[in-house]
Amino acid sequence: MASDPVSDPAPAPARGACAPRRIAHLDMDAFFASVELLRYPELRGQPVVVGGRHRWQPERLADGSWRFARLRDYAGRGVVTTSTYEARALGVFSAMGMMKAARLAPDAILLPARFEAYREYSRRFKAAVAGIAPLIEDRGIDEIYIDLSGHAQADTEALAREIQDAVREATGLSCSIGVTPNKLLSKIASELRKPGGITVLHMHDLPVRIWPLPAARINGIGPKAAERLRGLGIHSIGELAAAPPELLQEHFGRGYASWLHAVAHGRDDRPVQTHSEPKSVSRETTFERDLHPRRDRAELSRLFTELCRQLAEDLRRKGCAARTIGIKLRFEDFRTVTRDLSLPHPVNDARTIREAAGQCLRRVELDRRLRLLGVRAAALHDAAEAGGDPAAMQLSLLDP
Ligand code: DCP
Ligand code: MG
Repeated sequence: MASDPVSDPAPAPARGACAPRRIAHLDMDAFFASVELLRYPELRGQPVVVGGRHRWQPERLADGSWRFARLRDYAGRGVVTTSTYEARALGVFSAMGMMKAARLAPDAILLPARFEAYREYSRRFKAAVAGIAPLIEDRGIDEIYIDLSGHAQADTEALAREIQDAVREATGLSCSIGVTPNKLLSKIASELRKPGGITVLHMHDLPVRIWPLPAARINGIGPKAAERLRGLGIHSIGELAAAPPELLQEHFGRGYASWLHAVAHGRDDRPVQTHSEPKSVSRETTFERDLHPRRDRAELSRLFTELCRQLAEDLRRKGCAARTIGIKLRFEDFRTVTRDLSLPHPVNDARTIREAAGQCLRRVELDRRLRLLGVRAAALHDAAEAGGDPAAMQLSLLDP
């Protein structure tokens, strides 16, 4: 189970410091289900659920038509991978137990997942976007960030429309796009007018468009954090923005509290990480078998610590230290999530890296088996700058 070091080339030159950025987040609409509808167009307009095993594969009849399984035929412990908007209208969503879904929508069509096809469509839509705007950060199978800041087309709405058209042309699929000054807000904005929507927001739209939304809409506020916030009477992003910083610190620790405060005010200066920027080093490993977050906890923890140790070694060998530590997880369904944490000082020792990575891990909902785990160091500095006050840093890392 060897892990591979991955190095990115040097960063691209920085742009002007004060111009607001134009960052897009693009997310495919009902992705897996929509790919299935390309294959079975006769199912358009019907509730369709993707999930379950191969045995639910449609059967080809003598007259060339298909016989589809219905959700009511299902028996087992599987969960819904995704569903069409018609199925969502009946209350059926991703991650819901299939038996429960069957009670809500017994007549919905059931199709097993075909990951190979989804990966192919994923490659196609990303290539189509790259033809128009090449500064792309790949966020997994159905979403990307695009840095449109330097794009010649000044009309953001028209540019987003052009991207949507190119995606549709290349794949037959629709997507939704949010464009705002940063990744955090764009990720929220792309969801506001699904399916097929374009939402362009500026910083001054924050109070009206973002603050009324539930805090859990922020990528990085998981169900557990959202529940703890609700316990403090904080439901919306606006309430989070207005919360006293001391209250947040008391309940979430210094690091996460200051992050909560910043994001509630729409602040996020993370760059769109195309392959050429910024410089980073990472280690990742794909497991021989998918590991369960609880049952294989000891094994996962050992591998995680080992990756951090190797990453620390890579950094020291390069004479570097990192101010950002991130993790990457890929679940059994190939959904990939990443989280990262910016530190007050550059670090390159295994223990601090492990603690920072552990803190990132706590921001991910571990609801299914894992096939890959990775740790990444970015915002690299000269090793001479590493350190700061290690004692203070460890405290701030450990306390949430
Ligand atoms: N997926 C999954 N398990 C989940 C959530 C999603 O396997 N719990 C898969 C199926 C989705 C794909 O990832 O099609 C993309 O996830 P999204 O959250 O973007 O969901 P959809 O694209 O299906 O719907 P939406 O239109 O809301 O984006
Ligand atoms: Mg999607």
